[in-house]
Amino acid sequence: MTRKIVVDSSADPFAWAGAEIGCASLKIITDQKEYVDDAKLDIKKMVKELAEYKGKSGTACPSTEDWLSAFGEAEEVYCVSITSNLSGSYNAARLAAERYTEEHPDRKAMVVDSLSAGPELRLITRKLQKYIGTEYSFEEIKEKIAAYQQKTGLLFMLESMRNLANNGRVSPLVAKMAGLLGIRVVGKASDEGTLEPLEKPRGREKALEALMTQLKKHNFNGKKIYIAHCFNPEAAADLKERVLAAFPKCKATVYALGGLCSFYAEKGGLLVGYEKT
Ligand code: X90
Repeated sequence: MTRKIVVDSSADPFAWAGAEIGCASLKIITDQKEYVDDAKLDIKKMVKELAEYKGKSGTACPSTEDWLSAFGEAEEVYCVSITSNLSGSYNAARLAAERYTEEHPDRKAMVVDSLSAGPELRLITRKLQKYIGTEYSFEEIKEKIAAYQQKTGLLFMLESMRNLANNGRVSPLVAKMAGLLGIRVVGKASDEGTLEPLEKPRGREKALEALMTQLKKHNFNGKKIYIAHCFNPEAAADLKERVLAAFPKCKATVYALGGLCSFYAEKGGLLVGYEKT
């Protein structure tokens, strides 16, 4: 039996996954250009061009066809999408799964709504990879991954929320703080899959402290954490050191965000996916 995992590009798969994981790409769009968030995207160039661009920029989720073509011919397909509360990707994936099983009644497809973005999707996907290599049935995996999702969380530290606000993904009021006189917004993915600001620390040092405080407050299990950054390897490495100092047994991995997450997290931003007790 063939089993395949398919994520959308908000999971940043090109930073960490191999070709065995399928990907439905989101797009970053301006009046002049379209950036497809795939393995070929030059993220550095995109971030630089967008910083200089004066016009409007936005994003678009993958279509149902995009998801379907990433399914290939697998007998069982396991999808993981960005939060359904901020993107149409989950809906497109669900329609794709429906169509797939209608057209091939012997096949199965399911979609996990991550209610999150970036590194939390990586956690979920890594767990799925483990499950599909076992004897667990499709239904068992569905149950197990839903349970695992209750044990993962996402924190973020953003220096600017301009793109989020301009695209209606956070309220302008929330976004107004970020970036003003060195103010960062530290927050979490809410249970509904939206951005929930928690603290507004001033300066990088305070922001990293705030992330550590929030990690502990939100029941980090001290075992597994992914720290993803948008052109801020220093802050990511600094956070990793703090995590290891507090949780010496932790497996902490740092990596660079892909195109979609970089667009919204913006330069300097950190996204932190972690396991909970
Ligand atoms: O469909 C589309 O065009 C994509 C829209 C995506 C909007 C949100 C992306 C967020 C990326 C920013 C900080 C952490 C978010 C927490 C999620 C609940 C990352």
